[in-house]
Amino acid sequence: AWTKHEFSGFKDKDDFEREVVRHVETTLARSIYNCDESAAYSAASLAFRDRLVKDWNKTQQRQTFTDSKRIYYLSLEFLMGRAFDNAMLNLGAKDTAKEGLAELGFRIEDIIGQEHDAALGNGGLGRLAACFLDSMATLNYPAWGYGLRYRYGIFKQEIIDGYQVEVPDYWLDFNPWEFPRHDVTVDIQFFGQVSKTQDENGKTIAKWEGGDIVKAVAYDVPTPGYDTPSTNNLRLWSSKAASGEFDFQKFNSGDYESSVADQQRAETISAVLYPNDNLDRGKELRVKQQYFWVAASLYDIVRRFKKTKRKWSEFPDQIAIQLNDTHPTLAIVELQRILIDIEGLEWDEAWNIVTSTFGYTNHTVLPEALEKWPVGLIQHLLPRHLQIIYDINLFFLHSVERRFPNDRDLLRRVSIIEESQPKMVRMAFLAVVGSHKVNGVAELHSDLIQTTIFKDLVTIFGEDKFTNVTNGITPRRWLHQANPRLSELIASKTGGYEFLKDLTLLNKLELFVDDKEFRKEWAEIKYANKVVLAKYIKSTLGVSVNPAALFDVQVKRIHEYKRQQLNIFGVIHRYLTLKAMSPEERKKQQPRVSIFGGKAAPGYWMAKQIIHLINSVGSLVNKDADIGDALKVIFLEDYNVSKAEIIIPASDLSEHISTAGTEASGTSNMKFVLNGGLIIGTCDGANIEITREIGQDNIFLFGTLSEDVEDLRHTHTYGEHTVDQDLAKVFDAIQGGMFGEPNDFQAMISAVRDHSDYYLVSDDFQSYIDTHKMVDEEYQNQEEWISKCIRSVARMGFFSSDRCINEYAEGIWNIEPLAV
Ligand code: DL6
Repeated sequence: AWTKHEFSGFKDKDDFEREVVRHVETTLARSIYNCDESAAYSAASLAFRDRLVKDWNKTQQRQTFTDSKRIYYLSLEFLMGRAFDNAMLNLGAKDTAKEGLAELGFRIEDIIGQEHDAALGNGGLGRLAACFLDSMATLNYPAWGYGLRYRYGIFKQEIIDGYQVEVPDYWLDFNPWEFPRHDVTVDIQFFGQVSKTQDENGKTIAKWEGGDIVKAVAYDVPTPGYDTPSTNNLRLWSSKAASGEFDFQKFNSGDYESSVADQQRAETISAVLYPNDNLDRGKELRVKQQYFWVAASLYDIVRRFKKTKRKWSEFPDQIAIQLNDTHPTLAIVELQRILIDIEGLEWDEAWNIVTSTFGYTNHTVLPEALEKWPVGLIQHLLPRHLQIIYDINLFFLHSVERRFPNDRDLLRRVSIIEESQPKMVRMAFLAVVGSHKVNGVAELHSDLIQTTIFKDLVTIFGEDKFTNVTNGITPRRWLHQANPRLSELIASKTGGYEFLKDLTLLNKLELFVDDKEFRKEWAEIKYANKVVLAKYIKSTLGVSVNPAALFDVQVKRIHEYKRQQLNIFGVIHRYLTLKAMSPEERKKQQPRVSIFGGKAAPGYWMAKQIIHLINSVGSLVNKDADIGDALKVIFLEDYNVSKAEIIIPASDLSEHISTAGTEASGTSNMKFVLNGGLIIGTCDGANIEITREIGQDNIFLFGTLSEDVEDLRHTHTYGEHTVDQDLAKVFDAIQGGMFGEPNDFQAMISAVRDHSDYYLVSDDFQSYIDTHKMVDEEYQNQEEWISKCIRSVARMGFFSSDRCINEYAEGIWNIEPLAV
């Protein structure tokens, strides 16, 4: 077998050092005696990049040579985090680098810490795409990712006086992991008009002319697999003015400002990532981003296909395209346009190719997140595409009418065009109609989409078109990289690091659940990880937390449906309870550190209020001498992938407490369990499958079931609606000014008490509090707690993104790994 190390790693540490020194002296033009940590990071990354490039070139050549079917993963977000550590681990050369850097006078952790996160994503959806790239390369699938190269990734969050403040994330100062391809460009057209003529055979020819042209420039990012030479490509598009230069005439005549205006307008397209998670704001620039990116990607894909000189009918045998949510749905229309307008295929032949090529993954049922674009906007921006959308809809509705005659309401319900004021294009329906498979991301979610938003479409297309692929995470980053000591301990008991490629091997740990020595080692690692997090909290917030306390973590985007408000209300309830106790009684309680982290979309006012309340509670509680170590409340600023790598391994308990039926899957739940933490959660998303795998005794479930949610909401609106008594006391404390100006939090209280409590905070409050009491009790028995953690990890094999990618490959993409 051909191991990674033999192929492209460094011969030894001297070899690595030589490469670092070479890059310091030549690429960076510095003396090795004037090399600080930042320069060392740059040079070491470049040394690794050189190795990756070799693998990458060979992988690409091989894929081209064998002419094998490829999957193109279209995602508007890739939340990659740091690349250096990942490259070292995947190339199997971290130890070599560590020794080499030490000889040069550096600690590897400090060098890793120099890298800026590549934060081109909002949350779960973007991080899933990053895990998928890792798995596709590791499993040797011929795959490319296509995305946008935002100049500004997700904003940096600062907390000032308890409020979130957004700061731009300019991350491209120095990025050794990308290769600009100034020779790979595509002209992308916007606006203009369509004319129709007839050819000599009477066939209608549509011509889209005029308008603006923006240039897409490719930037390639090699994405290495673990323990394999396979290195796939992530191609990110950057926008530029088509001329590439500013207007010299205007410049010379003194009109300095507008001379660069065109260029700036073009560059705006790929300038910023929209910072909304599970929320669609319908902005024109966002559609421009979407079309710019899918048009460039499809041009690239078609160009590559045409080089093979195959027949068009073979396109779906060679190419699968997966739509990560509805963001790339215009790709369906664009491919149809290319085939009929440019390549001259007949409509039906083209549509067959299109629908056999695309697969669509749905990631949400939340109405506020389902994309719809005004017909007028599409007409203005992409006039030809609107015509094609109308034609797709027409043919689709005709077929529905033939099968379900006289059901006008069905036609209205399933039409791709919503007959509202203004008329809207329903992107999710377009994605379903234009794809051969549609999947949800956890069992409950996949069931829900089939019984709610896509119910009629299931009737029309049949159940076979709809499927489930439960999400997964890459164990390389989320265990081996984030928690190296735990990974090493697991390797020592399961026969080496094979489990990183076959996560089901974790089941060998079951043998050690009752092994006292093993449990001790396990507990020591958890404690050490908690010490690291405690130090981080001290250094960033100045708050001392006791690593022996129970660390209770909720880190994810701030959203009402994820219910951080339930958590902080619970924390306030705990605080009030502790305050009412005698000091002796208080000492007997299980000490806790409640840790929060996550960003609110800048325009999401309620989410920002939640952040403010958490910080206000922390300010009071953390200084309360009566309380001391019994309770600390921490809000960690600017939660991102690198911080997750510190926080997740340090958690005892994590919270996944969305209103049942709202969280499509969740993936941090998987990361926390894999790192030996238990979870408290609702019967929602992947929590349900985690319970099935690890067993009910190893998870703290509470709250309303999804099938009861609608009835409860109905009762709130039309029947009785009382607030839980303990929760009412929490509200009294807030309104009494205990945590500062009560008006600041009035809306959060009103949402539960005076409005319909849409997220069922009050309904679930008591069972939430009771379940936390159980957690406290069970945590006291550390031996049993650790056993549960080990048992859970042993049963987490299912949640590898490798399993997930294999399911996509077999069930949706029909692709095979390429042997190396
Ligand atoms: O599938 C990845 C991830 C799920 O784990 C989360 O449960 C879900 O909320 C998230 N969905 C979105 C949808 N956003 N949009 N657009 O981010 O997907």
